Amino acid sequence: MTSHTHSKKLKDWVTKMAKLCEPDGIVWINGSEGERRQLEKECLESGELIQLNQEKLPGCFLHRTAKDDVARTEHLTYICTRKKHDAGPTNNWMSPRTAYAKAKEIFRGAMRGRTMYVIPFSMGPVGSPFSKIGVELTDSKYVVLNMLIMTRAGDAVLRQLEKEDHFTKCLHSKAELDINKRLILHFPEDNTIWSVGSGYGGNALLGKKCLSLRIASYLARRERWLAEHMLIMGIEEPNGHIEYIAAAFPSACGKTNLAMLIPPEGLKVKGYRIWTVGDDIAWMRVDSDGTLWAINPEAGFFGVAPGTNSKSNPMMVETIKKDTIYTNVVLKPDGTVWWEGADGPAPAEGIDWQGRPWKPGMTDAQGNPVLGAHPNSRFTAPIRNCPSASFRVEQHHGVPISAIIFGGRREHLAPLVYEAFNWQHGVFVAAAMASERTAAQFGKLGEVRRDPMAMLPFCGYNMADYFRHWLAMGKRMVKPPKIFHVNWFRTDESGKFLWPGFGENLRVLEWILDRCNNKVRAVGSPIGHIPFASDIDLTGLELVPGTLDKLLEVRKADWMEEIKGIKQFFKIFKKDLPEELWLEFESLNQRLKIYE
Ligand code: OXD
Ligand code: MN
Repeated sequence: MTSHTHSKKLKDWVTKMAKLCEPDGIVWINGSEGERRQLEKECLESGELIQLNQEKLPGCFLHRTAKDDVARTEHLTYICTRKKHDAGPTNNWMSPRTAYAKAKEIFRGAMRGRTMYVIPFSMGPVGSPFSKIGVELTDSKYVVLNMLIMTRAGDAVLRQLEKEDHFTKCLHSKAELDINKRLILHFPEDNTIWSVGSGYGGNALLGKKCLSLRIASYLARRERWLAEHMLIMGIEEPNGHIEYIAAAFPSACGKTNLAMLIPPEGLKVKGYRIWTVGDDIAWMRVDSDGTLWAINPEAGFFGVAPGTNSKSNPMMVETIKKDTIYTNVVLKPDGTVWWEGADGPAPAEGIDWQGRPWKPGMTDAQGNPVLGAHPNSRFTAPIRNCPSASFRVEQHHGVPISAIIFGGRREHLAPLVYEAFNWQHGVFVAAAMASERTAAQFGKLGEVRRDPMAMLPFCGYNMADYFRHWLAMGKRMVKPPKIFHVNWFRTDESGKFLWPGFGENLRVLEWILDRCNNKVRAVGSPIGHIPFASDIDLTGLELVPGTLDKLLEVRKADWMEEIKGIKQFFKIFKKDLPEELWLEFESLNQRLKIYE
């Protein structure tokens, strides 16, 4: 092992963890093509991967997880700080001592009969001042192959690590893939993550949610930057200038689709073009020019398959035609894949996500439809395959952010778009954000849950302090981005979506950029600035007359109800909630009272 690195810190840690987990051997991942092919070969032999039709889907594989290992398990996810208060009321907490002891019981000997892989990885371009290095130890080849797509991993990172001698220690074992012996533990004070008993991406690809959001958010507060659950996209304007925006939505609310949207015909002729920087995570810093700059720390997409098709996301359909790992989708007889909401009809027969023969229209004993793909089935694909990938993805400096957009899935409440009055009000809007639950979270679908900044499951410390940090960040900027809230999901009386969404969302982004550039005025409302309907370019879009007015309506009764929910949520932070947020709450309350 001595030949792999001269970082004593890394060597000592690997040795210690190997002693605990007792793997049969240790393999250091160098990031080469040959190494990847070898791992793929081994996975095909063990059945961890199924090779797909290499003519139609070159370099693509299918993986099936255990039946109860299909989504992030938030109830088994903990922030382990010495003081409980530092994890805050929205996180599960365990003391580091208890957490290490409990997890050790599961990790002990867990890698027997398996190889332990050492994956040095960089979140962000290797060597960028934004980037952070981690090392993941895992006994899952599937995890290694996914990490090779989702992060920059291998020798170049190891050399960088040796320069910095600083990294996040990430230990992962599938162990028995037993939900009763599953723990996803974060030790921000030790810069350490321990995850055991799950092979699901969000639980096991430790560079993603665990490092880039939970640990990074903790580091970001200390180092005065932001680690956020946000897409980053560039909007090339008709004059060729590119403006960048960052947007936060709860899991499975369409961040990926938005990040690579195709302009609708009516706007395409104007000359708009979209550049994708990232679809899930943004790391943002205030630069010496006093504005906010962002990078996407990831190198791939871990996207939700169901609903992905040529209409919802043509760029992604292109992206996942090669070098992609599919998880829990339907296997078709011709060795290609399918999921609910994919292009084309369902295959007459196939193998479902659990490996069982499947036909469309099948029902279970209760008469419920049997889905072919799991609702949270996924694909892992490199950003470089995306036709709209921004040329700035690899730039160490990132991109300047003009607007920050928050959004949720609200059937009735929130209008299509509104603009916060200023940064402080924007932080309030984001802190009060809520959404209806989707399949990416374990739990009841459809239930409304508060999800501040879409970070509820991902904030690695007390959220009251997180809000305070956001308020402070605004003060550090000469020109902070404007803050907006969008809702693509408003429905009419019969439950039908009022807004077509997808590419048409660019019409809303156009208004947002017009506001950033002071090109249009807006209407005041108690909740923020609302567009004049005439300022949203609807060229080429057929909407039933009156629809836009319905989409932009602010209904007093609904908001009076909403503020009760906000108050209840804010109260859980007790005295810790920043005073500014209560002030904003009270102002909203007053504005609503006098609103007709
Ligand atoms: C994701 C999630 O996978 O938010 O991005 O669950
Ligand atoms: Mn996400």
